[in-house]
Amino acid sequence: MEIHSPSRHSFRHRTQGSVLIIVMWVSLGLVSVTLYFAHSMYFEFKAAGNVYEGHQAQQAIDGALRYATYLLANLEEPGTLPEVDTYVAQQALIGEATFWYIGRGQESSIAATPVFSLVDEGSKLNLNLATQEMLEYLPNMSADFAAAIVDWRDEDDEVSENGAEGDAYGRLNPTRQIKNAPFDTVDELMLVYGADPLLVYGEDANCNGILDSNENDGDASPPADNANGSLDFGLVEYVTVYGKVPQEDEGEQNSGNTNESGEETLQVNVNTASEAVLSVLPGMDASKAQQLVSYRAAQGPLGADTEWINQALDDGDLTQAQEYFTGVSYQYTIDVAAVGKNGKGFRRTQFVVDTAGEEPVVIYRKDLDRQGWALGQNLRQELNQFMQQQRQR
Ligand SMILES: [Ca+2]
Ligand SMILES: [Ca+2]
Ligand SMILES: [Ca+2]
Ligand SMILES: [Ca+2]
Repeated sequence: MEIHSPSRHSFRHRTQGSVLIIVMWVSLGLVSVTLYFAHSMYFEFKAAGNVYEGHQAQQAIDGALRYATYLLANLEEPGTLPEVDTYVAQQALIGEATFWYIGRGQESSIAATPVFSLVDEGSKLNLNLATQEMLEYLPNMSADFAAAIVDWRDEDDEVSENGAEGDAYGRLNPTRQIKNAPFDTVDELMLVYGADPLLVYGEDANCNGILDSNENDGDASPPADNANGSLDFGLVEYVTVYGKVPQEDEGEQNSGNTNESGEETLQVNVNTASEAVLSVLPGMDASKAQQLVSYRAAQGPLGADTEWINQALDDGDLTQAQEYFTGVSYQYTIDVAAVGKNGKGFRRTQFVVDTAGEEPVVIYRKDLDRQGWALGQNLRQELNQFMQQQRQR
């Protein structure tokens, strides 16, 4: 006979109740685990999307370099950059990706979108050939730093007035060695005695030639800037280390423009140089530079022609400056930014291409991914809207 013990009965109930609770807990646990994995899968999926579009953008950069190199290898007039309306410089589609060539305008630093073009290195002052005086006239330059630049690149150990040779570098902590040889890159300026990022790179932290919001908010977000509503450029904007020209004699090394005694001489492309750069040349000043730039802007395509400078000035003459002017240059910066299919995976690489030889050659490459978004706030908004539309589909 079966005995129904009240205690056993209630025990069974308790057990069933406990099992139910455990099952509920386990289910709840499983649900949260599922949710957790679903969530992380979602992020993995998103991350994979970003990586995929990053690859697309990288491919686009390679394609953009090939396109630019092709343009430079087939110049109508060697030594002159093609007019920007004769090639695709912005929102260029390549496969599913899109690229832009980030360029420079004429002193127009406040804009929501950068200028898109290739950049002429001949528009800048040659850091290895500029005199101390020319360097001193560059914006925000100090006499000390100009002297330190000259001491850095000259082969002797004689300290220029206000300059710095090996001893000064030996007293640094940590110490470093002076180069006593020409600059190979403009970034090398950061190694010169007395260098600081604001002096060398200025407020343009993402190197796109326009004033982005973080570059005009003081210390609120990097870089430190003076929040004065205009973009204060660093030295890298005005100087170059390139200036080779094609040599007539076979077998001779390209060594730049040379004078009668065979020394290299500094020349600046008067058709592309900024006011700031033209101002520092002997016989020039801010007013003459400004007149040259505004006259030039009204001229239309210039090619290699420099005759126009004879009509450009209201008064004063350019006799002293003439020897520093040229209408041709052979090194160009190709600064490519790209995004993938859905506007994600932003990538950016800067190249310098030398066209002084038989074929264009890439002589410098710098990865600018870490400098972040560089296409300005308008394009940012457009791409965000585009991405939202994609999501809603
Ligand atoms: Ca020296
Ligand atoms: Ca900027
Ligand atoms: Ca800032
Ligand atoms: Ca500023």
